[in-house]
Amino acid sequence: MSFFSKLKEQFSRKEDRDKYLSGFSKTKESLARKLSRFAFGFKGLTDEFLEELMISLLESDVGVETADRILESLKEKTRSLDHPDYDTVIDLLVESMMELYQQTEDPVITLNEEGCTVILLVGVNGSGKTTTCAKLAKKYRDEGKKVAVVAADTFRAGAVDQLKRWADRLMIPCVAGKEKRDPSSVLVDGCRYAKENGIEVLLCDTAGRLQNKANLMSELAKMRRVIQKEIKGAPHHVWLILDATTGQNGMTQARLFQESTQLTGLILTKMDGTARGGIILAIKDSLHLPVYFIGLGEHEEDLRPFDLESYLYSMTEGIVHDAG
Ligand SMILES: Nc1nc2c(ncn2[C@@H]2O[C@H](COP(=O)(O)OP(=O)(O)OP(=O)(O)O)[C@@H](O)[C@H]2O)c(=O)[nH]1
Ligand SMILES: [Mg+2]
Repeated sequence: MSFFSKLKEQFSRKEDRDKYLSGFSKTKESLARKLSRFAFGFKGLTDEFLEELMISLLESDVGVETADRILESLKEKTRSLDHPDYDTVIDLLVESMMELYQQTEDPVITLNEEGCTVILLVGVNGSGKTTTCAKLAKKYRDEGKKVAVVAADTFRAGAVDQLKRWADRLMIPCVAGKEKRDPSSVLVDGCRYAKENGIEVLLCDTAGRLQNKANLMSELAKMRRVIQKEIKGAPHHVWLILDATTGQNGMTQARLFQESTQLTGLILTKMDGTARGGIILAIKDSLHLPVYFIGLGEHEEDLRPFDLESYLYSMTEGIVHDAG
């Protein structure tokens, strides 16, 4: 069974496959449309084929350096083959993409055994931080953990109410500060509340930041400092919430946040929209940041653990005509 067929088989058993596929429609169209015309009368890795492959990877937001690496790996894999056919080449292409993602292992998410696990959610405006905060709260609550959220976005009017509404609906406590209050002091309140009430997972929603480096650095650094003082080892996780539809700009955001604070992982939101997905490969390749979850909608249940097989299948579906 080919590599691609195995992916397809695994994918066919996933319950979210329709949502995954709809989110990748743009990518698929590009990759499939451009490449499948080479299927008949395939002449191997010609310059024309490689150029189209490069263009379609770029159109999927894979980024130049990562696309280059995928192409190099593909060339290497086909070097010893005598006239590989189209399906074989596509199979090796998908394999190359998988190996690229797997070049560094994704650490599993560990919770603080000795007390509360503090998770800080950061990202640019509108990326989905508050919604994801609610989704994560639901996930951990459903797993039987004692969960609370902290509304540390005191910057945007209405932000606190937005998180409070989610918390009410999920029936979990929300620690909130008044508008314009120092977000770090709200975080301190949140940590203290967690300690006093035996909270196991404390999810901290922060204000959307423009990509303004100086501000970002100082405020995030302060947040870290104050949390550290309250709970040992905190923040245990700092996750960047990235809107998957923003394309290559996501790469710039990830780099900037990585420089400003020690990110431990990523959550890609809006993968149900017109995401092109390649950004995941680009970020993993250059920053070695694991993608832990993906957002597939606006509701609290629309969060899924990132699944490499489904992701790769959704990105490449349709390139091979008969992968069965
Ligand atoms: N389709 C879709 N929409 C999403 C997803 N996640 C968030 N949204 C929507 O994106 C918009 C912004 O989400 P928020 O959670 O408010 O984003 P934020 O990062 O907290 O925004 P700021 O606090 O203003 O920086 C809202 O309309 C959400 O419903 C997702 O996975 N899929
Ligand atoms: Mg918000």
